[in-house]
Amino acid sequence: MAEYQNLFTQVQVQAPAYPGVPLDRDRDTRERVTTPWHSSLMGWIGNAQIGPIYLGFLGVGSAICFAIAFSIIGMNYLAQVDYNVIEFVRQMFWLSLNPPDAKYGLGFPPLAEGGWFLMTGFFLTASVLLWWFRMYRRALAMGMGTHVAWGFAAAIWLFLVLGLLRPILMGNWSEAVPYGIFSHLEWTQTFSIRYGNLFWNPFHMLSIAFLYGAALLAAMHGATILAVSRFGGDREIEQIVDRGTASERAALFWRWTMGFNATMESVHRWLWWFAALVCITGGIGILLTGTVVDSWYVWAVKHSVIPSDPSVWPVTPYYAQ
Ligand code: 07D
Repeated sequence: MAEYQNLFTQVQVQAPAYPGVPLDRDRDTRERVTTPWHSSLMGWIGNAQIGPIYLGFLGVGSAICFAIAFSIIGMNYLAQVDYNVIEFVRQMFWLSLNPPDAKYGLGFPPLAEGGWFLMTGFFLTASVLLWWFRMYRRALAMGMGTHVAWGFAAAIWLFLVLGLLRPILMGNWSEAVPYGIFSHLEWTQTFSIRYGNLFWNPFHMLSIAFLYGAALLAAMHGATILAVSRFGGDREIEQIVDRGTASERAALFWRWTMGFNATMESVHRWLWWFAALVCITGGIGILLTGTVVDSWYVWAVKHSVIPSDPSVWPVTPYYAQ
């Protein structure tokens, strides 16, 4: 007999398209566009209904700014390969739009020497900020809390630290992260080596702990809900006010296996804070690097995180030589 195994099966119910809750203001309704349609393929990974989408001043503004940033990056890549489309594709991972040379400080360099980079940064930042306001305002229009927007704000904090706030504190745009696939990885690696290994930065440690912790919590929560979906556990919100047996089982399972359980509500608070703290602590760690602390290795020795006594740790790491 076929068993109900939610890891493999997904029941797709296709109902008439739902345009979304009615909103008070006529304007909002006009800005919802496209006649919704259904896709079984999308139904496998999410909701089968596609659309309507909400456009509006902030959304369109954000999309335009992003398109400008994206185009400047793409055109610079193309120029770097003499407008040869084959080379553009072949070298894509190695192409990069780099920040200005250190000699320009916080000034505006010629376009080909970092000016395009600064313009990209301006439009990308405008795009991300406009998108934040869009999220915030759409949540209010829906009568929701603004939790998603504040979670996104945590990511934007790290983004701004890396590309705007730390370069300003260091007095040099050359500190910013380049726009390229391998080049931004190189930047990350060089940054770590230059400041005595980021592993010894306690905020990098915290950021990693929250990153791994968020992944673990999300996996535990996802698995738990799938495991009780045969009892209606996937209707999480209803389970908060009318628990039925799914929540009881999920809670009891964790009490049995580890002696403690989150609640249907608190597990989401745990997840929100773990995810947000990845970027909150990360941003603090990056902001301190090069501004307050020059070598995390030296810092860690000084604060007894790692031994300075060679008999305890005889090998001097290459970055401390
Ligand atoms: C970057 C910010 C938000 C992004 C936004 C999006 C667009 C797209 C696209 C135009 C992700 C804006 C962008 C809209 C534009 C176009 C086409 C979020 C971001 C708003 N580390 N490390 C972290 C680990 C090491 C280093 C965080 C692990 C080495 C540096 C995280 C290891 C070295 C930095 C983390 C490890 C090193 C980090 C990132 C292991 C050298 C950071 C969190 C096991 C490689 C960043 C404090 C995140 C940070 C960061 C994990 C090793 C360097 C926890 C697991 C020792 C320089 N590292 N790391 O969510 O915050 O980023 O550090 O080895 O800056 Mg690290």
